[in-house]
Amino acid sequence: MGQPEQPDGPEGAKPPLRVGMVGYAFMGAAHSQGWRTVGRVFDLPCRPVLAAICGRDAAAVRQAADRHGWAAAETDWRVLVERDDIDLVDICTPGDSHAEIALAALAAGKHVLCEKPLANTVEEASAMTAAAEAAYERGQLAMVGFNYRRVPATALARRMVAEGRLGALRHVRVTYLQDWLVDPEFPLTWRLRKEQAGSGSLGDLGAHIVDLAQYLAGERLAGVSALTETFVRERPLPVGATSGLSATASAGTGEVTVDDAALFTGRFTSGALASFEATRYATGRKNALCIELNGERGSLAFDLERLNELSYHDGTEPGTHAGFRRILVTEPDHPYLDAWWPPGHGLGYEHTFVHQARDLVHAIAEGRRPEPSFADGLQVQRVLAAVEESAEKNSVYTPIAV
Ligand code: SOE
Repeated sequence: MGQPEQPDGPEGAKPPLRVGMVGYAFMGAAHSQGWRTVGRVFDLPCRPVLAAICGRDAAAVRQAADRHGWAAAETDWRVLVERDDIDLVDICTPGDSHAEIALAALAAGKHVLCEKPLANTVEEASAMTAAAEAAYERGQLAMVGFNYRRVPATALARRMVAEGRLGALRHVRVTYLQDWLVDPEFPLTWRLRKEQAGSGSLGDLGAHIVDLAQYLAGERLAGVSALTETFVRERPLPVGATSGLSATASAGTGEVTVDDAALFTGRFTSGALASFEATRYATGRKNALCIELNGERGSLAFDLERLNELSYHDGTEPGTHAGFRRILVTEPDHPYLDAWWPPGHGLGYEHTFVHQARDLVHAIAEGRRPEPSFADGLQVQRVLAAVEESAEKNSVYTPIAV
């Protein structure tokens, strides 16, 4: 295998932060882009190095290493986490392996970045959080990858709420709509099996909007009332499907064991009310995350399909000239933007992973807990568990366990 990426230019003087990634599908590609780019755009206290990527299929992970710029390829994550030339383990696998990989990496003295949701159960998330707290005392840091906090427009919205521009919060309204499951012939992939994914739209999309709503509001949910539904309960087995499905598979099909859609309302600790919708059946919506916050003095609205923009209504303006105005979030004093292009030159989805890497690198260099921490990820897991509990009781209001 090749050597870790050699320093180019003055970067070579900075200490390396050697990253080992587990997983190389969509999130593996997105995180690779983040690690490859971050040191070339931001002035960092150390130099991220793409040291090794890991996957079970030797040929596929070797191809991924070449494509995404990783110096080495591994086929056993247990070997990767023990390598003494790895400082940080980045977990980009399905949720059923997050806990075992994170616990092993923390025990091996590594920093950890773990994709969302943190785990498939509250119990796993609790164990990961306890291990991360113990590792923090040893100087190790752990972050969960809620990347939509790192869109410049959402980071600006957070800044504006914290400055009090909305005043007391009354409503948060958030939807995350996709449509990739509308076709009943879409195969029974891992995201549709509870033992691998933990849940369906709830953990995949709902986790994002629960975290984003709480992050922007600056407060946590106290309780929820929920409905969930699985619209298509049997799907064709993927080509080559083997273990774990035979028990339920009839001729070529298998049971969907997760939710297809989740709708829930919530009450924040301040009394503000929230509504959430996460679905993979919103025909025509591809990756449509929209959030709006209404306060006594104003409102903010964000649409992921127009992610360089933030809509702001200043409720203190005289009615004659009042209205929602569009803030083009590309100014150098907007979050993250001073490192990118001149005003008006927008960013994209992939840049949220560059910003995520930037913030984690700075947290590591400064020895402080990154946000969102594993404890933040655990709290989101508790909200998801309350949603499932409420849905099982026909929307009975269910407090969030503390
Ligand atoms: C689901 O399709 C998905 O890939 C999520 O898993 C990601 O977290 C989200 O950013 C895009 O959609």
